[in-house]
Amino acid sequence: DSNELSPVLNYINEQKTEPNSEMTGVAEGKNVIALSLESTQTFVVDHTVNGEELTPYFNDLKEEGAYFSNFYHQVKQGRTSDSEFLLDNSLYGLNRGAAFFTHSGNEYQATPEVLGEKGYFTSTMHANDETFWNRNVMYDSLGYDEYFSKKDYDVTEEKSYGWGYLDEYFFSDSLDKMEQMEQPFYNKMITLTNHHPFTLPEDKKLIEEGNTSSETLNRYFQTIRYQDEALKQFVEEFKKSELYDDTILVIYGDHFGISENHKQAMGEYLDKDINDYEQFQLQRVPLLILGEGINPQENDTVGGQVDLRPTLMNLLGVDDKNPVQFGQDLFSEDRREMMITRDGNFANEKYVGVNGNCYERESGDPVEGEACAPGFKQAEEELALSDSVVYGDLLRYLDEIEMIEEKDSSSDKK
Ligand code: GP9
Repeated sequence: DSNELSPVLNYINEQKTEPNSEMTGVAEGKNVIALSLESTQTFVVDHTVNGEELTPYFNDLKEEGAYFSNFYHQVKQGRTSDSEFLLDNSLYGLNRGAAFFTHSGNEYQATPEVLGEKGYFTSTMHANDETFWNRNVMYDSLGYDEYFSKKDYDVTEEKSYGWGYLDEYFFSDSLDKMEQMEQPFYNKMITLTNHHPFTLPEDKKLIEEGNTSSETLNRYFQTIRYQDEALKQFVEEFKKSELYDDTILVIYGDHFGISENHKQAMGEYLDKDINDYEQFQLQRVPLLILGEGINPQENDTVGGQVDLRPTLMNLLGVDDKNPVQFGQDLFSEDRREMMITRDGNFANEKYVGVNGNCYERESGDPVEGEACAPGFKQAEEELALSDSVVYGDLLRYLDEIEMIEEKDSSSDKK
């Protein structure tokens, strides 16, 4: 019954911090585009290969908004779907398998549902088969009004490669769709081209391959560069459209593209030894929030995808009644600086704890003793609580709790 939620709610209440009140409602009533960039890691930002920038457009664009440089993905086996789960629920994905498959029958009170109640039209755009990651089923549970999948795009052989519809066409078709859309809308867009094995048609390669010992990494540089060009075309068109003034754009990387298996090549590229600490830091993904009222800044708070929902809801000024969220507003001055990975590792303001070892977060110097013990303990506790919600389908009790609270507050008034 609803008592099962008590440990979760107690924990969350203990952690609670106030969102940044200056940012509350700066984007009230605006459209939201949450743009998920496939396999995009922070290490590509402001980096070059053979003297060529990997993300020239994003490097400039990030100066126009709030750019988060210590933002991490928190996904596990559910990859992109886990990042969507984190974004829309502010809950962790599972340690095994993908919640999108195993727990699509749960009750949720996800972002689309909450925004839907505020009059938003909610959708996802992704030019893959609608059943991939069980999205067609899960999106209904999350409360999306519509899913624009492969069948809704003009997917022809000439415009496809590798995993499917090339990003440049996905972006231009998607912008057309958004221009027709009922407003305000919340629309998640998910790119596809920068996906393992990172291949491209010859005429789409804008830079030379890399020259590390990993062919995968060498090609990744090219697909990242391609994605950046597609992003440029999209954002430039978007800026010219009528949508621009009424929309905030949240761009983030969904997860790593280069796995641990390519450590050596990563080390050659970055010119350092990739130990556990460096491998952990490579799990940072870019996050950029752009829109009127959001001052350009580089924000180095330690955060992760679990923080996206509360951050967004604060910008929109939406009173999100769902108390079961593990994230916190990324703009908040007194937020807890803590990011927990699905493996039970963590980063906080001072330390990074990985595989039982402890490092200074900024220098990577090993730390002896128990400095990381509280962090590991908290990571374990928080993941277990999140799991209890998902495995126990505990959000189905939220309505009950809201009713109890309403009764309490009305009897207070008497
Ligand atoms: C597939 C796309 C990629 O539709 O979202 O999924 P991934 O393999 O990155 O999880």
